[in-house]
Amino acid sequence: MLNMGSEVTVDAEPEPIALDPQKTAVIMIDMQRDFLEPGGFGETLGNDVSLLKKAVGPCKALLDLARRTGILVIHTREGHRPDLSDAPKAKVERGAPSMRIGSPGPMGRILVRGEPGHDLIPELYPLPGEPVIDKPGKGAFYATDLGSILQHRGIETLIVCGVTTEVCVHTTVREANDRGYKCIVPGDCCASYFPEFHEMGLRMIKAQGGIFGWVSDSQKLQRALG
Ligand code: C5J
Repeated sequence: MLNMGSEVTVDAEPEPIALDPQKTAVIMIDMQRDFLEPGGFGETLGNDVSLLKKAVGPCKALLDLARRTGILVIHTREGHRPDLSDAPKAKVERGAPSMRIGSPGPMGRILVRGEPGHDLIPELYPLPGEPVIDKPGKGAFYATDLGSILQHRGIETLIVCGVTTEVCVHTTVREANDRGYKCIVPGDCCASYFPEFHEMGLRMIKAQGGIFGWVSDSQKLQRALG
């Protein structure tokens, strides 16, 4: 565990960033079977889900680091109520997926809470006491109690990991940035079905003096905190 009030500096772009581990949370975005395993929501949209696997090892290392150092860990899951009452028609009916949200698939109903596909992958499973946020949208603040949880713990800095870089990670970083949080995104702890969107998503965060936040990686965080 790190001492109260002990700031560390993390090598990042566009510039190094100081953080207080006691006022920092790791947010693990949507590391769910529905996005990472065959037969889930990601694959219904025509994506190669194997592209997301490379983020799992670095995320695991970062989770271990956060747990060792006493940094708050929060997990999110994208998904809907079984009656789909919180799923906008425009989302359910969009595009031409092989199976729509709510349809029965090999891991249960697609993107529905309580189904096997909605669960977090075993490698990154939450420990007892780590908050899990169920979100109906792409951003982790929309229609959730994430803001209250962060406020009650005095959190100022977020280390945002997960999938996919340009969708739920980006939306969450943008929401957090507008709410006054400093966001650090370890690039190797995120992944996309579109490697070029991943690269561009990270560039967009750190451009213009860090318009949305800072980009770093799991090893740099390990060097600063470990
Ligand atoms: C998507 C997500 N890609 N978690 N969700 O639909 O990024």
